[in-house]
Amino acid sequence: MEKKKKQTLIGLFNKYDTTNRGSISEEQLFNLLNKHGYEFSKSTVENIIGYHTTSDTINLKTFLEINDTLVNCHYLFMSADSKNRHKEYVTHNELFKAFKAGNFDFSKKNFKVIFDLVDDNNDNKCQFEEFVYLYLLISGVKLIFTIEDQDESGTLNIDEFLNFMPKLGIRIRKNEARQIFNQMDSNNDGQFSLTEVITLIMKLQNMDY
Ligand SMILES: [Ca+2]
Ligand SMILES: [Ca+2]
Ligand SMILES: [Ca+2]
Repeated sequence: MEKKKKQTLIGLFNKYDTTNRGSISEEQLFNLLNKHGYEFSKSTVENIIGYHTTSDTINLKTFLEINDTLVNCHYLFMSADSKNRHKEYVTHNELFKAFKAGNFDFSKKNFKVIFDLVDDNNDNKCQFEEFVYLYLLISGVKLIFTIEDQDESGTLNIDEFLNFMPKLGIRIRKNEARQIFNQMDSNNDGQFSLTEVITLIMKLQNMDY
């Protein structure tokens, strides 16, 4: 990050750190982001914090990481937005193409499941805030996926999958997990790809697991 940009961010953080404790609250971060170009709901801000720290306050290091994430989201969002609508929205097709370009080989049908879940306000467009939700979800899953892929094959076999599910906070019986594994292994190779796993998680969220 440029030195000048970093100085500006530090200045901003200090301004909101009214108690000078070296950390800001969720409320303060919410105010800060919404004063500086974002229109995030409280639950989105909560999601963003939860992705970066287990603490309920945000120190400077976390704040800078949050900024990096948002810059990255913004960049990806703008790249997907082929019609340059800026932060307004991207369409289903634009997002589908962007995922393809990023080597996510979702089928059209599975991608629709994901898109519908992300499209919180049901307008059939993906707004920036909805995009941030999707980004955090996929990044979080990818992180755990990489850790649980113990043989580094780039996929999860059934044993790796059984370890993986509880790490996401999804508690299901072993035989149930086996059943899901067999059903969802769409190309029947006995391995779960990241794309298959993300589709599964989206489907489970839809069912309120
Ligand atoms: Ca929407
Ligand atoms: Ca593996
Ligand atoms: Ca497979």
